[in-house]
Amino acid sequence: MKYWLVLFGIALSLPLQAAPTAEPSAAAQLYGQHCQSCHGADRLGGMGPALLPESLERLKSAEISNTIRQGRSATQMAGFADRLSDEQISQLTAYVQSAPAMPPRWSDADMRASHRQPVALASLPAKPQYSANPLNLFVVVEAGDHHVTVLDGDRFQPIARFASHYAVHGGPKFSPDGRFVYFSSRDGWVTQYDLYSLQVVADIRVGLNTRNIAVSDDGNWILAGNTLPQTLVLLDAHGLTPVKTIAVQDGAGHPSRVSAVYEAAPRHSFVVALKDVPELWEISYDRHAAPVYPGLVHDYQMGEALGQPGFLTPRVTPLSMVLDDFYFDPSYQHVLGASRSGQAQVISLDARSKVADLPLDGMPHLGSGISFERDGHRIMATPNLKGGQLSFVDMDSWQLIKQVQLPGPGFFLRSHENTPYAWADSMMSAHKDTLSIIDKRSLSVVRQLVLRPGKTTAHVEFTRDGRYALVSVMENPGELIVVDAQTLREVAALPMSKPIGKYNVFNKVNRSEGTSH
Ligand code: DHE
Repeated sequence: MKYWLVLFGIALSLPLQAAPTAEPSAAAQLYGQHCQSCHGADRLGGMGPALLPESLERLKSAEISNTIRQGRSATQMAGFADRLSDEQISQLTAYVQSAPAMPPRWSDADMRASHRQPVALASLPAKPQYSANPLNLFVVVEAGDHHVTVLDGDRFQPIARFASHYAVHGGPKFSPDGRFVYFSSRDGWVTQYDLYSLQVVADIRVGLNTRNIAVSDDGNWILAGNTLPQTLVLLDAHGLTPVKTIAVQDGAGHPSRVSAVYEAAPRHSFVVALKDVPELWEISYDRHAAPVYPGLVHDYQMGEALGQPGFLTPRVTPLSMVLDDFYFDPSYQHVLGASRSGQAQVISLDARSKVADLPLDGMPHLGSGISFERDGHRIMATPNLKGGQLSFVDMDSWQLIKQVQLPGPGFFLRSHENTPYAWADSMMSAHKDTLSIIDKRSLSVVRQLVLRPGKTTAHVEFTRDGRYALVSVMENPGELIVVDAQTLREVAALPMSKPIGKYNVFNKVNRSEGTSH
Protein backbone atom coordinates (compact mmCIF):
# COMPACT_ATOMS: atom_id res chain seq x y z
CA MET A 1 0.00 0.00 0.00
CA LYS A 2 2.90 2.26 -0.83
CA TYR A 3 0.59 4.60 -2.64
CA TRP A 4 -1.12 5.60 0.60
CA LEU A 5 2.04 6.67 2.31
CA VAL A 6 2.36 10.33 3.02
CA LEU A 7 5.40 12.47 2.89
CA PHE A 8 4.89 15.90 4.21
CA GLY A 9 4.20 17.41 7.62
CA ILE A 10 1.41 19.64 8.82
CA ALA A 11 1.13 22.00 11.72
CA LEU A 12 -1.11 24.79 12.87
CA SER A 13 -0.10 28.20 11.62
CA LEU A 14 -1.33 31.43 10.14
CA PRO A 15 -1.90 31.71 6.38
CA LEU A 16 1.19 32.65 4.43
CA GLN A 17 1.06 36.09 2.92
CA ALA A 18 4.72 37.01 2.55
CA ALA A 19 5.74 37.09 -1.10
CA PRO A 20 8.38 34.43 -1.63
CA THR A 21 11.59 35.69 -3.19
CA ALA A 22 12.91 32.57 -4.88
CA GLU A 23 14.90 32.51 -8.07
CA PRO A 24 12.23 30.59 -10.01
CA SER A 25 14.37 28.80 -12.57
CA ALA A 26 16.90 27.56 -10.03
CA ALA A 27 14.14 26.55 -7.64
CA ALA A 28 12.16 24.86 -10.41
CA GLN A 29 15.28 22.92 -11.32
CA LEU A 30 15.79 21.83 -7.73
CA TYR A 31 12.14 20.77 -7.57
CA GLY A 32 12.48 18.73 -10.76
CA GLN A 33 15.63 17.06 -9.46
CA HIS A 34 14.57 16.27 -5.90
CA CYS A 35 10.80 16.52 -5.42
CA GLN A 36 8.81 15.85 -8.55
CA SER A 37 9.16 12.08 -8.59
CA CYS A 38 7.01 11.90 -5.45
CA HIS A 39 5.04 15.15 -5.51
CA GLY A 40 4.35 15.31 -9.27
CA ALA A 41 5.84 17.44 -12.07
CA ASP A 42 2.87 19.79 -11.75
CA ARG A 43 3.00 19.77 -7.90
CA LEU A 44 -0.48 18.24 -7.74
CA GLY A 45 0.78 15.32 -5.65
CA GLY A 46 1.62 11.73 -6.47
CA MET A 47 2.93 9.31 -3.92
CA GLY A 48 3.40 12.41 -1.77
CA PRO A 49 0.88 15.18 -1.16
CA ALA A 50 0.28 18.21 -3.38
CA LEU A 51 2.75 21.07 -2.92
CA LEU A 52 0.59 24.03 -3.88
CA PRO A 53 0.09 27.26 -1.89
CA GLU A 54 -3.48 26.15 -1.09
CA SER A 55 -2.21 22.85 0.29
CA LEU A 56 0.54 24.47 2.37
CA GLU A 57 -1.16 27.61 3.65
CA ARG A 58 -1.38 26.28 7.19
CA LEU A 59 2.40 25.84 7.43
CA LYS A 60 5.00 28.41 8.35
CA SER A 61 7.98 28.75 5.98
CA ALA A 62 10.29 27.48 8.72
CA GLU A 63 8.21 24.32 9.09
CA ILE A 64 8.36 23.61 5.37
CA SER A 65 12.14 24.18 5.36
CA ASN A 66 12.53 21.87 8.34
CA THR A 67 10.61 19.12 6.59
CA ILE A 68 12.81 19.46 3.51
CA ARG A 69 15.90 19.48 5.71
CA GLN A 70 15.04 16.63 8.07
CA GLY A 71 12.29 14.65 6.35
CA ARG A 72 9.37 13.15 8.24
CA SER A 73 9.70 10.11 10.42
CA ALA A 74 7.48 7.11 9.63
CA THR A 75 6.98 8.31 6.05
CA GLN A 76 8.97 8.08 2.83
CA MET A 77 9.86 11.78 3.03
CA ALA A 78 13.64 11.69 3.38
CA GLY A 79 15.68 14.60 4.72
CA PHE A 80 17.75 16.58 2.18
CA ALA A 81 20.18 18.26 4.60
CA ASP A 82 23.06 16.23 3.15
CA ARG A 83 22.28 17.24 -0.44
CA LEU A 84 20.91 20.78 -0.29
CA SER A 85 22.41 23.96 1.17
CA ASP A 86 20.36 26.26 3.43
CA GLU A 87 20.05 28.65 0.50
CA GLN A 88 18.68 25.91 -1.76
CA ILE A 89 16.22 24.78 0.93
CA SER A 90 14.96 28.37 1.24
CA GLN A 91 14.55 28.56 -2.53
CA LEU A 92 12.59 25.34 -2.61
CA THR A 93 10.44 26.48 0.31
CA ALA A 94 9.55 29.70 -1.49
CA TYR A 95 8.94 27.79 -4.71
CA VAL A 96 6.35 25.41 -3.23
CA GLN A 97 4.64 28.32 -1.48
CA SER A 98 4.24 30.29 -4.70
CA ALA A 99 1.56 29.77 -7.33
CA PRO A 100 2.68 27.61 -10.26
CA ALA A 101 3.24 29.40 -13.58
CA MET A 102 0.32 27.48 -15.04
CA PRO A 103 -2.77 27.58 -12.77
CA PRO A 104 -3.38 24.06 -11.49
CA ARG A 105 -6.29 22.29 -13.14
CA TRP A 106 -8.38 19.34 -12.07
CA SER A 107 -10.90 18.35 -14.69
CA ASP A 108 -13.73 15.85 -14.62
CA ALA A 109 -11.52 13.63 -16.76
CA ASP A 110 -8.75 13.81 -14.12
CA MET A 111 -11.28 12.97 -11.46
CA ARG A 112 -12.66 9.99 -13.37
CA ALA A 113 -9.13 8.73 -14.08
CA SER A 114 -8.38 8.77 -10.34
CA HIS A 115 -11.41 6.65 -9.47
CA ARG A 116 -10.68 3.17 -8.11
CA GLN A 117 -12.92 0.47 -6.77
CA PRO A 118 -10.54 -2.23 -5.52
CA VAL A 119 -13.42 -4.36 -4.23
CA ALA A 120 -16.79 -4.92 -5.90
CA LEU A 121 -19.59 -3.93 -3.54
CA ALA A 122 -21.55 -7.02 -4.56
CA SER A 123 -18.74 -9.23 -3.24
CA LEU A 124 -18.82 -7.80 0.28
CA PRO A 125 -19.93 -10.02 3.18
CA ALA A 126 -23.46 -9.57 4.55
CA LYS A 127 -22.27 -9.48 8.18
CA PRO A 128 -19.36 -7.99 10.13
CA GLN A 129 -16.26 -10.19 10.05
CA TYR A 130 -15.49 -9.71 13.77
CA SER A 131 -17.26 -10.13 17.09
CA ALA A 132 -17.39 -6.46 18.18
CA ASN A 133 -20.69 -4.56 18.09
CA PRO A 134 -20.57 -2.76 14.71
CA LEU A 135 -22.69 0.08 16.08
CA ASN A 136 -20.35 0.79 18.96
CA LEU A 137 -17.20 1.06 16.86
CA PHE A 138 -15.12 4.21 16.93
CA VAL A 139 -13.28 5.44 13.86
CA VAL A 140 -10.17 7.28 15.02
CA VAL A 141 -8.29 9.60 12.64
CA GLU A 142 -4.59 9.65 13.50
CA ALA A 143 -3.01 12.73 11.95
CA GLY A 144 0.51 12.00 13.20
CA ASP A 145 1.23 9.25 10.71
CA HIS A 146 -1.93 9.58 8.60
CA HIS A 147 -3.65 6.38 9.67
CA VAL A 148 -7.13 5.43 10.77
CA THR A 149 -7.86 3.03 13.63
CA VAL A 150 -11.15 1.17 13.99
CA LEU A 151 -11.77 0.60 17.69
CA ASP A 152 -14.11 -1.77 19.49
CA GLY A 153 -16.07 0.66 21.70
CA ASP A 154 -16.97 -2.01 24.29
CA ARG A 155 -13.50 -3.43 24.86
CA PHE A 156 -11.49 -0.39 23.81
CA GLN A 157 -9.32 -2.51 21.57
CA PRO A 158 -8.31 -1.74 17.98
CA ILE A 159 -9.75 -4.16 15.43
CA ALA A 160 -8.11 -2.58 12.35
CA ARG A 161 -5.61 0.10 11.41
CA PHE A 162 -4.87 1.33 7.90
CA ALA A 163 -2.97 4.12 6.14
CA SER A 164 -5.17 6.99 5.01
CA HIS A 165 -4.50 9.70 2.49
CA TYR A 166 -2.44 12.67 3.62
CA ALA A 167 -4.26 14.94 6.09
CA VAL A 168 -7.73 13.53 6.47
CA HIS A 169 -9.60 16.52 7.86
CA GLY A 170 -13.05 16.95 9.37
CA GLY A 171 -15.32 14.24 10.55
CA PRO A 172 -15.61 11.02 8.58
CA LYS A 173 -19.24 10.52 7.54
CA PHE A 174 -21.26 7.30 7.83
CA SER A 175 -23.87 5.60 5.67
CA PRO A 176 -27.28 5.63 7.44
CA ASP A 177 -26.92 1.96 8.48
CA GLY A 178 -23.40 2.59 9.81
CA ARG A 179 -21.86 0.04 7.49
CA PHE A 180 -19.69 2.38 5.41
CA VAL A 181 -17.55 5.29 6.50
CA TYR A 182 -16.42 8.01 4.10
CA PHE A 183 -13.29 10.13 4.57
CA SER A 184 -12.09 13.26 2.82
CA SER A 185 -8.51 14.49 2.80
CA ARG A 186 -7.32 18.04 2.39
CA ASP A 187 -5.68 16.95 -0.89
CA GLY A 188 -9.07 16.12 -2.40
CA TRP A 189 -9.35 12.36 -1.91
CA VAL A 190 -12.66 10.81 -0.91
CA THR A 191 -12.50 7.24 0.35
CA GLN A 192 -15.23 4.69 1.08
CA TYR A 193 -14.35 2.09 3.71
CA ASP A 194 -16.40 -0.99 4.58
CA LEU A 195 -16.74 -1.41 8.35
CA TYR A 196 -17.96 -5.01 7.97
CA SER A 197 -15.00 -6.37 6.00
CA LEU A 198 -12.56 -3.67 7.19
CA GLN A 199 -11.22 -2.60 3.82
CA VAL A 200 -11.18 0.34 1.43
CA VAL A 201 -13.76 -0.27 -1.29
CA ALA A 202 -13.57 2.92 -3.35
CA ASP A 203 -11.43 5.99 -3.73
CA ILE A 204 -11.49 9.10 -5.91
CA ARG A 205 -9.76 12.47 -6.06
CA VAL A 206 -12.51 15.09 -6.40
CA GLY A 207 -10.28 18.15 -6.29
CA LEU A 208 -6.85 19.50 -5.41
CA ASN A 209 -8.02 21.05 -2.16
CA THR A 210 -11.17 19.87 -0.47
CA ARG A 211 -13.02 21.16 2.61
CA ASN A 212 -15.31 18.30 3.56
CA ILE A 213 -18.02 15.88 2.51
CA ALA A 214 -21.62 15.16 3.50
CA VAL A 215 -23.65 11.97 3.02
CA SER A 216 -27.36 12.12 2.14
CA ASP A 217 -29.83 10.67 4.65
CA ASP A 218 -30.98 8.08 2.09
CA GLY A 219 -27.36 6.90 1.79
CA ASN A 220 -27.28 7.44 -1.97
CA TRP A 221 -25.21 10.59 -2.43
CA ILE A 222 -21.98 12.17 -1.28
CA LEU A 223 -21.40 15.89 -1.75
CA ALA A 224 -17.82 17.15 -1.62
CA GLY A 225 -16.96 20.87 -1.31
CA ASN A 226 -13.71 22.10 -2.86
CA THR A 227 -11.62 25.24 -2.63
CA LEU A 228 -9.43 24.23 -5.59
CA PRO A 229 -11.01 24.06 -8.11
CA GLN A 230 -14.01 26.02 -6.84
CA THR A 231 -16.53 23.25 -7.30
CA LEU A 232 -19.02 20.97 -5.63
CA VAL A 233 -18.79 17.34 -6.67
CA LEU A 234 -21.68 14.95 -6.29
CA LEU A 235 -20.76 11.27 -6.07
CA ASP A 236 -22.78 8.09 -6.05
CA ALA A 237 -22.29 6.87 -2.45
CA HIS A 238 -22.22 3.25 -3.65
CA GLY A 239 -18.70 3.17 -5.08
CA LEU A 240 -17.97 6.91 -5.47
CA THR A 241 -18.67 7.25 -9.19
CA PRO A 242 -18.87 10.97 -10.04
CA VAL A 243 -22.36 12.13 -10.99
CA LYS A 244 -22.22 15.91 -11.30
CA THR A 245 -19.71 18.75 -10.92
CA ILE A 246 -21.13 22.17 -10.10
CA ALA A 247 -19.02 25.33 -10.59
CA VAL A 248 -19.44 27.50 -7.52
CA GLN A 249 -20.06 31.12 -8.49
CA ASP A 250 -22.61 33.83 -7.89
CA GLY A 251 -25.06 35.18 -10.50
CA ALA A 252 -22.42 37.62 -11.77
CA GLY A 253 -19.91 34.84 -12.28
CA HIS A 254 -17.68 35.56 -9.24
CA PRO A 255 -16.25 32.21 -8.17
CA SER A 256 -16.22 31.11 -4.55
CA ARG A 257 -14.38 28.56 -2.54
CA VAL A 258 -16.63 26.22 -0.59
CA SER A 259 -16.33 26.61 3.16
CA ALA A 260 -18.28 23.50 4.14
CA VAL A 261 -21.08 21.20 3.03
CA TYR A 262 -23.71 19.92 5.47
CA GLU A 263 -26.49 17.39 5.26
CA ALA A 264 -29.99 18.60 6.23
CA ALA A 265 -31.61 15.18 6.69
CA PRO A 266 -35.20 16.28 7.45
CA ARG A 267 -35.18 18.39 4.27
CA HIS A 268 -33.46 15.73 2.14
CA SER A 269 -30.97 18.32 1.03
CA PHE A 270 -27.38 19.45 1.32
CA VAL A 271 -26.62 22.96 2.56
CA VAL A 272 -23.46 24.70 1.38
CA ALA A 273 -21.50 27.49 3.10
CA LEU A 274 -19.40 29.64 0.77
CA LYS A 275 -16.21 31.51 1.59
CA ASP A 276 -16.14 34.28 -0.99
CA VAL A 277 -19.68 35.30 -1.93
CA PRO A 278 -22.58 36.23 0.39
CA GLU A 279 -24.82 33.34 -0.54
CA LEU A 280 -26.05 30.13 1.02
CA TRP A 281 -26.84 27.21 -1.27
CA GLU A 282 -29.24 24.36 -0.72
CA ILE A 283 -29.17 21.33 -3.01
CA SER A 284 -32.12 18.98 -2.73
CA TYR A 285 -31.74 15.29 -3.43
CA ASP A 286 -35.48 14.80 -3.18
CA ARG A 287 -36.64 13.81 -6.67
CA HIS A 288 -39.87 15.76 -6.08
CA ALA A 289 -38.13 18.98 -5.03
CA ALA A 290 -39.76 22.22 -6.15
CA PRO A 291 -38.14 23.77 -9.24
CA VAL A 292 -35.30 26.26 -8.89
CA TYR A 293 -35.19 29.68 -10.56
CA PRO A 294 -31.61 30.95 -10.84
CA GLY A 295 -30.96 34.45 -9.61
CA LEU A 296 -34.34 34.95 -7.99
CA VAL A 297 -34.57 35.33 -4.25
CA HIS A 298 -37.98 33.76 -3.78
CA ASP A 299 -37.76 31.47 -6.76
CA TYR A 300 -40.14 28.90 -5.25
CA GLN A 301 -42.98 31.42 -5.65
CA MET A 302 -42.58 31.63 -9.41
CA GLY A 303 -44.49 29.63 -11.98
CA GLU A 304 -43.12 26.23 -12.78
CA ALA A 305 -42.54 26.96 -16.44
CA LEU A 306 -39.53 29.20 -15.70
CA GLY A 307 -37.64 26.82 -13.48
CA GLN A 308 -35.02 24.12 -13.67
CA PRO A 309 -35.73 20.84 -11.91
CA GLY A 310 -35.15 21.27 -8.17
CA PHE A 311 -33.52 17.85 -7.87
CA LEU A 312 -29.72 18.28 -7.53
CA THR A 313 -29.82 21.95 -8.55
CA PRO A 314 -28.54 24.66 -6.18
CA ARG A 315 -31.17 26.95 -4.72
CA VAL A 316 -29.55 30.25 -3.70
CA THR A 317 -30.30 32.33 -0.62
CA PRO A 318 -28.62 35.74 -0.78
CA LEU A 319 -27.02 36.89 2.48
CA SER A 320 -26.10 40.32 3.76
CA MET A 321 -22.56 39.12 4.46
CA VAL A 322 -20.42 36.04 3.92
CA LEU A 323 -21.40 33.48 6.55
CA ASP A 324 -19.15 30.46 6.38
CA ASP A 325 -19.52 28.47 9.59
CA PHE A 326 -22.93 26.86 10.21
CA TYR A 327 -25.01 25.14 12.86
CA PHE A 328 -28.61 23.96 12.43
CA ASP A 329 -31.67 23.62 14.63
CA PRO A 330 -32.94 20.02 15.00
CA SER A 331 -35.61 20.49 12.29
CA TYR A 332 -33.07 22.05 9.93
CA GLN A 333 -35.44 24.94 9.27
CA HIS A 334 -32.89 27.39 10.59
CA VAL A 335 -29.20 27.86 9.89
CA LEU A 336 -27.09 29.67 12.45
CA GLY A 337 -24.22 31.21 10.50
CA ALA A 338 -21.10 33.08 11.59
CA SER A 339 -18.86 35.37 9.58
CA ARG A 340 -15.09 35.46 9.88
CA SER A 341 -15.36 38.87 11.56
CA GLY A 342 -17.48 37.31 14.29
CA GLN A 343 -20.98 38.41 13.35
CA ALA A 344 -23.68 35.77 13.53
CA GLN A 345 -27.19 35.48 12.10
CA VAL A 346 -30.09 33.05 11.96
CA ILE A 347 -31.32 32.30 8.43
CA SER A 348 -34.62 30.58 7.71
CA LEU A 349 -34.14 27.94 5.02
CA ASP A 350 -37.85 28.08 4.17
CA ALA A 351 -38.25 31.86 4.02
CA ARG A 352 -34.72 32.05 2.63
CA SER A 353 -33.90 35.18 4.55
CA LYS A 354 -32.45 36.33 7.86
CA VAL A 355 -34.81 36.01 10.82
CA ALA A 356 -32.53 37.15 13.67
CA ASP A 357 -29.12 38.46 14.61
CA LEU A 358 -27.27 36.32 17.10
CA PRO A 359 -25.79 38.31 19.97
CA LEU A 360 -22.38 36.62 19.88
CA ASP A 361 -19.07 38.43 19.67
CA GLY A 362 -15.47 37.33 19.28
CA MET A 363 -15.30 34.42 16.84
CA PRO A 364 -18.03 31.89 17.62
CA HIS A 365 -17.21 28.44 16.22
CA LEU A 366 -20.77 27.39 15.44
CA GLY A 367 -19.64 24.28 13.58
CA SER A 368 -18.56 22.82 16.92
CA GLY A 369 -21.86 23.62 18.61
CA ILE A 370 -24.11 21.17 20.44
CA SER A 371 -27.69 21.47 21.65
CA PHE A 372 -29.69 20.08 24.58
CA GLU A 373 -33.02 20.50 26.39
CA ARG A 374 -33.12 22.62 29.54
CA ASP A 375 -36.28 23.68 31.36
CA GLY A 376 -38.40 23.00 28.27
CA HIS A 377 -36.13 25.02 25.99
CA ARG A 378 -33.62 23.86 23.42
CA ILE A 379 -30.28 25.43 24.19
CA MET A 380 -27.40 25.70 21.75
CA ALA A 381 -23.87 25.95 23.12
CA THR A 382 -20.94 27.17 21.04
CA PRO A 383 -17.24 27.67 21.75
CA ASN A 384 -15.49 30.88 20.79
CA LEU A 385 -12.14 30.81 19.01
CA LYS A 386 -11.20 34.32 20.08
CA GLY A 387 -12.40 34.96 23.60
CA GLY A 388 -12.42 31.39 24.86
CA GLN A 389 -15.91 31.67 26.26
CA LEU A 390 -18.76 29.23 25.86
CA SER A 391 -22.01 30.90 24.79
CA PHE A 392 -25.49 29.47 25.45
CA VAL A 393 -28.28 30.55 23.11
CA ASP A 394 -32.02 29.86 23.54
CA MET A 395 -33.08 28.37 20.21
CA ASP A 396 -36.67 29.59 20.58
CA SER A 397 -35.92 33.28 21.18
CA TRP A 398 -32.38 33.34 19.70
CA GLN A 399 -31.31 35.21 22.87
CA LEU A 400 -27.98 34.73 24.57
CA ILE A 401 -28.81 33.32 27.97
CA LYS A 402 -25.36 32.89 29.46
CA GLN A 403 -21.62 33.00 28.73
CA VAL A 404 -19.07 30.99 30.65
CA GLN A 405 -15.36 31.75 30.53
CA LEU A 406 -13.06 28.80 29.81
CA PRO A 407 -9.32 28.85 30.62
CA GLY A 408 -8.67 29.74 26.96
CA PRO A 409 -10.00 29.30 23.42
CA GLY A 410 -10.61 25.77 22.22
CA PHE A 411 -12.00 24.02 19.15
CA PHE A 412 -14.41 21.32 20.22
CA LEU A 413 -17.45 20.77 22.44
CA ARG A 414 -19.17 17.46 23.09
CA SER A 415 -21.88 15.85 25.16
CA HIS A 416 -24.37 12.98 25.04
CA GLU A 417 -28.06 12.52 25.88
CA ASN A 418 -27.12 10.30 28.85
CA THR A 419 -24.76 12.66 30.62
CA PRO A 420 -25.50 15.97 32.36
CA TYR A 421 -22.09 17.28 31.33
CA ALA A 422 -20.60 18.87 28.24
CA TRP A 423 -16.85 18.74 27.65
CA ALA A 424 -14.86 21.64 26.15
CA ASP A 425 -11.13 22.00 25.44
CA SER A 426 -8.83 25.01 25.49
CA MET A 427 -6.39 23.65 22.91
CA MET A 428 -5.69 27.04 21.31
CA SER A 429 -4.32 28.49 24.53
CA ALA A 430 -1.62 28.07 27.18
CA HIS A 431 -4.13 25.76 28.90
CA LYS A 432 -4.11 23.34 26.00
CA ASP A 433 -4.02 20.41 28.44
CA THR A 434 -7.22 21.40 30.26
CA LEU A 435 -10.72 20.09 29.64
CA SER A 436 -13.62 21.98 31.21
CA ILE A 437 -16.61 19.96 32.35
CA ILE A 438 -19.78 22.02 32.11
CA ASP A 439 -23.04 21.12 33.87
CA LYS A 440 -25.83 21.44 31.28
CA ARG A 441 -28.34 22.18 34.07
CA SER A 442 -26.55 25.07 35.76
CA LEU A 443 -24.60 26.13 32.66
CA SER A 444 -21.45 26.43 34.73
CA VAL A 445 -18.03 24.82 34.79
CA VAL A 446 -18.03 22.22 37.54
CA ARG A 447 -14.61 20.67 37.07
CA GLN A 448 -11.38 21.10 35.17
CA LEU A 449 -9.64 17.96 34.07
CA VAL A 450 -5.93 17.74 33.22
CA LEU A 451 -5.22 14.18 32.13
CA ARG A 452 -1.68 14.69 30.76
CA PRO A 453 -0.11 17.92 32.05
CA GLY A 454 1.42 20.03 29.29
CA LYS A 455 -0.05 17.96 26.43
CA THR A 456 -2.68 19.14 23.97
CA THR A 457 -5.87 17.42 25.05
CA ALA A 458 -9.03 17.91 22.99
CA HIS A 459 -11.89 16.34 21.03
CA VAL A 460 -14.18 14.08 23.02
CA GLU A 461 -16.63 11.46 21.77
CA PHE A 462 -18.86 9.30 23.96
CA THR A 463 -19.61 5.61 23.73
CA ARG A 464 -23.07 4.88 22.36
CA ASP A 465 -24.53 4.68 25.90
CA GLY A 466 -22.76 7.84 27.02
CA ARG A 467 -20.96 5.98 29.81
CA TYR A 468 -17.41 6.68 28.71
CA ALA A 469 -15.76 9.69 27.10
CA LEU A 470 -12.87 9.07 24.70
CA VAL A 471 -10.39 11.94 24.76
CA SER A 472 -7.47 12.69 22.41
CA VAL A 473 -3.99 13.59 23.52
CA MET A 474 -3.08 15.25 20.22
CA GLU A 475 0.64 14.66 20.33
CA ASN A 476 2.93 12.32 18.45
CA PRO A 477 3.26 9.95 20.18
CA GLY A 478 -0.17 10.66 21.62
CA GLU A 479 -2.92 8.72 23.34
CA LEU A 480 -6.59 8.02 23.32
CA ILE A 481 -7.76 8.16 26.93
CA VAL A 482 -10.99 6.53 28.07
CA VAL A 483 -12.62 8.39 30.96
CA ASP A 484 -15.62 7.26 33.00
CA ALA A 485 -18.15 10.00 32.17
CA GLN A 486 -19.66 9.88 35.68
CA THR A 487 -16.68 9.63 37.99
CA LEU A 488 -14.35 11.44 35.54
CA ARG A 489 -11.70 8.79 36.30
CA GLU A 490 -9.38 7.45 33.60
CA VAL A 491 -10.11 3.79 32.87
CA ALA A 492 -7.86 3.06 29.87
CA ALA A 493 -5.29 4.65 27.57
CA LEU A 494 -4.26 3.52 24.10
CA PRO A 495 -1.11 4.76 22.33
CA MET A 496 -1.97 6.64 19.12
CA SER A 497 -0.24 8.94 16.65
CA LYS A 498 -1.82 12.37 17.15
CA PRO A 499 -5.43 11.14 17.26
CA ILE A 500 -7.06 14.26 15.93
CA GLY A 501 -10.66 13.03 16.08
CA LYS A 502 -12.80 9.97 16.86
CA TYR A 503 -16.33 9.17 15.84
CA ASN A 504 -18.80 6.68 17.31
CA VAL A 505 -20.91 4.91 14.68
CA PHE A 506 -24.13 4.77 16.74
CA ASN A 507 -23.96 8.39 17.87
CA LYS A 508 -23.33 9.57 14.33
CA VAL A 509 -26.00 7.57 12.53
CA ASN A 510 -28.55 8.40 15.23
CA ARG A 511 -27.57 12.07 15.21
CA SER A 512 -26.85 12.27 18.92
CA GLU A 513 -27.48 15.84 20.01
CA GLY A 514 -24.10 15.97 21.72
CA THR A 515 -21.93 15.24 18.70
CA SER A 516 -21.18 16.73 15.27
CA HIS A 517 -23.19 15.69 12.23
FE1 DHE B 1 -11.17 21.63 11.15
C1 DHE B 1 -13.97 19.67 11.26
C2 DHE B 1 -12.78 23.80 9.10
C3 DHE B 1 -8.49 23.71 11.29
C4 DHE B 1 -9.50 19.37 13.10
N1 DHE B 1 -13.02 21.72 10.37
C5 DHE B 1 -14.00 20.78 10.47
C6 DHE B 1 -15.10 21.14 9.63
C7 DHE B 1 -14.77 22.30 9.01
C8 DHE B 1 -13.46 22.68 9.47
C9 DHE B 1 -15.60 23.09 8.02
C10 DHE B 1 -16.39 20.36 9.52
C11 DHE B 1 -16.12 19.31 8.52
C12 DHE B 1 -16.95 18.09 8.68
O1 DHE B 1 -16.79 17.40 9.68
O2 DHE B 1 -17.70 17.79 7.81
N2 DHE B 1 -10.72 23.46 10.39
C13 DHE B 1 -11.55 24.18 9.62
C14 DHE B 1 -10.97 25.48 9.34
O3 DHE B 1 -11.46 26.38 8.62
C15 DHE B 1 -9.69 25.56 10.07
C16 DHE B 1 -9.81 26.60 11.21
C17 DHE B 1 -8.54 26.02 9.20
C18 DHE B 1 -8.21 25.07 8.11
O4 DHE B 1 -7.05 24.82 7.95
O5 DHE B 1 -9.06 24.53 7.43
C19 DHE B 1 -9.59 24.16 10.63
N3 DHE B 1 -9.31 21.54 12.04
C20 DHE B 1 -8.38 22.49 11.94
C21 DHE B 1 -7.19 22.12 12.64
O6 DHE B 1 -6.12 22.77 12.71
C22 DHE B 1 -7.45 20.82 13.30
C23 DHE B 1 -7.43 20.99 14.82
C24 DHE B 1 -6.41 19.77 12.94
C25 DHE B 1 -6.48 19.30 11.52
O7 DHE B 1 -6.78 18.13 11.34
O8 DHE B 1 -6.29 20.10 10.62
C26 DHE B 1 -8.84 20.52 12.79
N4 DHE B 1 -11.65 19.87 12.03
C27 DHE B 1 -10.82 19.11 12.80
C28 DHE B 1 -11.55 17.96 13.28
C29 DHE B 1 -12.83 18.05 12.76
C30 DHE B 1 -12.86 19.26 11.97
C31 DHE B 1 -11.00 16.86 14.21
C32 DHE B 1 -13.99 17.09 12.97
C33 DHE B 1 -14.77 17.55 14.15
C34 DHE B 1 -15.88 16.61 14.49
O9 DHE B 1 -15.84 16.11 15.60
O10 DHE B 1 -16.75 16.36 13.67
